Amino acid sequence: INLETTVGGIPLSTCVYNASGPRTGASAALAKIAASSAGAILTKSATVEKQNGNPQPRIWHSGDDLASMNSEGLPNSGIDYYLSKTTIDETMEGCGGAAKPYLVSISGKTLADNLVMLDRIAKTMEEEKRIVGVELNLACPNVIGKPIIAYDFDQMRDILETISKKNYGFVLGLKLPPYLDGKHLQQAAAIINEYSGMVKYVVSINTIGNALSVDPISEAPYIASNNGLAGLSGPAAKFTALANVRQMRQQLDSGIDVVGVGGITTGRDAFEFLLCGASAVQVGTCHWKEGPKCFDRIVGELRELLAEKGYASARDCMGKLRPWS
Ligand code: RRO
Repeated sequence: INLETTVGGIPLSTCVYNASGPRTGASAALAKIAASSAGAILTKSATVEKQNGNPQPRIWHSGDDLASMNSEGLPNSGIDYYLSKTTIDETMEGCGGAAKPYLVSISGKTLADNLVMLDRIAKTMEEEKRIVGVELNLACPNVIGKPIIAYDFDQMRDILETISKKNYGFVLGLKLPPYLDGKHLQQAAAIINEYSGMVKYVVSINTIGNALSVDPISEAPYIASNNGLAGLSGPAAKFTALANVRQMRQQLDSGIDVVGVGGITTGRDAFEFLLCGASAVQVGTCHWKEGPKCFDRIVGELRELLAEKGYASARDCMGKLRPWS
């Protein structure tokens, strides 16, 4: 069973790779993704400078494995670390030195910061061919005092307009938040379609922001940062993610790919996203909890399920969700 795909024109050997965030902050962790069946390697969202993130504890997993929460606050090693030859060399040691598609995620605190990072990426990519694309995160829910950019449509259009004037040549993807109202999703898709010459793919969804978990023993939030408010992920997020992927696929121009992420734990979950129109899927919370062996397992389960259902390739089922009957 062929699991190859393309995302924004980038060829991937399998349609499963990691989400930005868990186990993506340092080259040792990225090398383990490279060593697995993951079709690409995506870094932790970077800021211009290295930063430590929010106070601990800032993550929580529910006892039933259905939900996780984080208020990490963008801990990362700074953009130059993720662009450095040493970091990329160390990452590719995981796949025996062979290059696997390496994607850089950025999440600037301001438009100016994003432009600084995009300029550095463009310059680095002139020499460093292993970096194949950029995921611009417009959806971090945990920057204290800042709204989610992609919920502010004026700000979102402003960012895309400003970036479009720079005429970068690289493959650009947008990490989007979950839209909980179809009308909002429609508005976001319409703005992205205005930039279909520049935006080659979207990634839906980031965590569901503004969630709260409460400890009945201490009678306090489980998470210390941001008054306990955090982004919700894991299997509980899957249904919102599927709806976002499905509607993005229906509303975005056909030249813009959709990458699905949210609660994927099994090959069956991945299959559901492919049916809804995802060209590839990312695994976040499950990678966090299970470690990088999740990629081999999910890829194996997806292969088995596709074979059982008579599909010769992942491509054959993409977007083939049937109407209720
Ligand atoms: O670092 C984080 O707190 C974080 C980010 Br940047 C994000 O995009 N999504 C998330 O759930 N956490």
